[in-house]
Amino acid sequence: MRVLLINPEFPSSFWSLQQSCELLGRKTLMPPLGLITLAALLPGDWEMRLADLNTRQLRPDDWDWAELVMLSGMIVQRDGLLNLIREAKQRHKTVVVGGPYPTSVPQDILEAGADFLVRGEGENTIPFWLAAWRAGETHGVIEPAGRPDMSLSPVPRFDLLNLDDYIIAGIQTSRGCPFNCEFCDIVNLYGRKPRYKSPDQVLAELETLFDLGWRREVFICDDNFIGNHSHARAILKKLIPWMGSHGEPFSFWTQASANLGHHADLVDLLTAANFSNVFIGVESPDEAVLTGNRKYQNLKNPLGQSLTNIIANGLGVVPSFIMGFDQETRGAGDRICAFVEQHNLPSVMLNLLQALPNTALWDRLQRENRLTETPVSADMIDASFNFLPTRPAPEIAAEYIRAVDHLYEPTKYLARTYRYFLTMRPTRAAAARKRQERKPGNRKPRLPFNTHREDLSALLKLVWRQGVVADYRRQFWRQLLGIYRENPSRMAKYLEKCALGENLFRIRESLLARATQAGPTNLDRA
Ligand code: B12
Ligand code: SF4
Repeated sequence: MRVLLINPEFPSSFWSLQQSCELLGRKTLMPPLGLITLAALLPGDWEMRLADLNTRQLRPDDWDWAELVMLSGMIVQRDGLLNLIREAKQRHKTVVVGGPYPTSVPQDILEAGADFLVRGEGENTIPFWLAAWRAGETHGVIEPAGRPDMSLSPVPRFDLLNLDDYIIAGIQTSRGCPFNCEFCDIVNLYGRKPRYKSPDQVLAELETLFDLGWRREVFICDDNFIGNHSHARAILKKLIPWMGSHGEPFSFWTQASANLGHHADLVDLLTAANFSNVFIGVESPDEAVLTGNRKYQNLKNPLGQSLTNIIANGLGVVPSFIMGFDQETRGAGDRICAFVEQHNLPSVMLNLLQALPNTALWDRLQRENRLTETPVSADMIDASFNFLPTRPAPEIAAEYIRAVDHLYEPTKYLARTYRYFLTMRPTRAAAARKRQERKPGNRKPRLPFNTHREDLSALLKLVWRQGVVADYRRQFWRQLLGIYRENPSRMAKYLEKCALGENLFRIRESLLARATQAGPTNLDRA
C-alpha cells in the first residue's frame, strides 16, 4: 500500500516565525508529529510519503503515486484541509482523515467528502480502522470509546522528515491536563487524567532523533509537562544522565502550568536536563478573569512571583495572555503591559479570545446565544472575535492594538530582554567552570556561545539588522556589552531572544499598518 500523508499549510500567524526561519535558513517551525506518529502505527510494510505543505508543495507525481491519502490538521488548517479532501476525492483517492480538528468538528470533514473519519488518538483508533479496511469497508466514522494507554505509542517515524526544514523537532511524553480552563480544548481531546509514556519510551524517541543527526532544540509537545509531578521527575531523572552521556545534544522547550514556580526542585531538574524555556498560560493578571475562566491554578500562588522564581532559577518563560474574557474590565491591555514590564518578560504572546468548538466556553456561549458566524482566526494581525464579548469589541481591539504596540516596540522589548537575562542565574556549565577556574592553573579561554555554522550566519544577520541598520543600534551594543560583562554564559540565549524579537517587531508593524489603514479610531478609542 502506498500512503501519502499530508500536513495542510498553516496560515500566516505569530507562529509562522518567518524572520526566525529566514535567519536560520529553515522552512518552518515544527514537523507534524501527529502524522509521523500515525505513520508508525500503520503496517511496517506499507510505503509512506510525507508531504508537509509548510515545507514543500504537492507535486503531480505525489498524487499519481498515492493509493491512500491520509490527512490531519488543527483548527487553523481547516480551509487547507477541506480543500485537500475535495481535491483527493476529485482524483479518486481513498481519503482517511484524523487529528484534532476532525476530532472536534467531524461534520465539516464528512461534508467535504472524506471516506473515513477517524476520531481520537491513533493508538486505539488505527487498529479499528485497519480491521474495517481489511474487511472491505469503503467508508465510515471510527470512534472507539476511551483513551489509549500511552505505552502503546510507537516511536514516531522521524525518518520520514527532512529535518533540515525545521527550527525545532517535537516529541510528546504525555497527553491530557488535570486542570479545566473553560476555553481550552485539551480536556475534550485528551482528557483530564494525564497519560504518560515511560521514561524509556521517551529516551528511545530522543535516541532516534539523535541517530538521525538532530542536534538542536526539541519541543516536548505535552499539554502540561508537570501535570503529574512525580512522572515529570521520573522522566527528568533518566533524561539528565542520557543527555550527559550523549554530549548534551538537545535543548528543550515545553508547556507547563504556573505552579511550576513554587517547585524549585522541579525547575532544577528541568534546567539540569537542559530545558531552556517553558510556555505558561498566564492569560491575565486580573483575578476576576482567572476565576471566571476557571484558571484557579494561577490564583493559588502570587502569579508574578511564580514566573520570576522560574526565571531566576535559570529557566526561560514565554507567557501567553488572552484578551476578551467576560470578566475583563476597561484597561486590561494596559494591566497586561504593566505586569509584563514589572516582571521583565520579553517574548510574550498576546491573543484575542477565540471560542474553540465544543469547549466548555463554546457550549456556554451557545447557550447564551453569543456565538457568531466569524471563523476562528489564527492571525494576531487580523484577529476578530467569533462570539459577542461582554465589552464593546472595538474597545477591546483598540486596547489590544495598544498593548501589542507597547510589548513589541523594539527598544522596550530589548530593554526587557536585557533585564530578564540579568536576573537569570548563570548556566550550570558556567558555574562548574568557575569552580574549576578557582583551582590554580585551570583557567581556559572560552566562547560565550556554541557555534553551528547556521547560527553564526544568523548571528551576522542579526548584528547587521539590530546593530547596524536599526535606529536603536546603540542600545543593542550597550546591552550586548552589559550581558558580556554581567552574565556571559547567557549570551547565546540573550541573542536568541533578540532574534525572536525580529518576528514580534514585524507583527507589530503589520498590526499598526492595518489599524492605520482602517482609520485613526482603533488606536484612539481605548
Ligand atoms: C505543538 C503544538 C503546536 C505547535 C505547532 C505544531 C505543528 N507544526 O504541528 C505551535 C506551537 C506552533 C501551535 C500553535 C497553535 N496551536 Co497548537 N498545539 C500543539 C500541541 C501542544 C501538540 C501537537 C502535537 O504534536 N501533538 C502530538 C500528536 C501525536 O498528537 P495529535 O496531533 O493529536 O495526533 C494524534 C491523533 O490526533 C491522531 N491523528 C493525528 N492526525 C491523524 C490523521 C489521521 C488520518 C488519523 C487516522 C489519526 C490522526 O493520531 C495521533 C496519535 O495519537 C497540541 C496539543 C496536543 N496535545 O496535541 C496543540 C493544538 C493542536 N493547538 C491548538 C491551537 C488552537 C493552536 C493555536 C491556534 C493556538 C494559538 N492561539 O495561537 C496555534 C495556531 C498555529 C498556527 N500556525 O496558526 C489546538 C487545536 C484545537 C483544534 N481543535 O484544532 C490544540 C489541540 C491545543 C488546544 N489547546 O486545544 N501548536
Ligand atoms: S492548564 Fe493549559 S492545557 Fe490545562 S486546561 Fe488549562 S489551558 Fe488547557
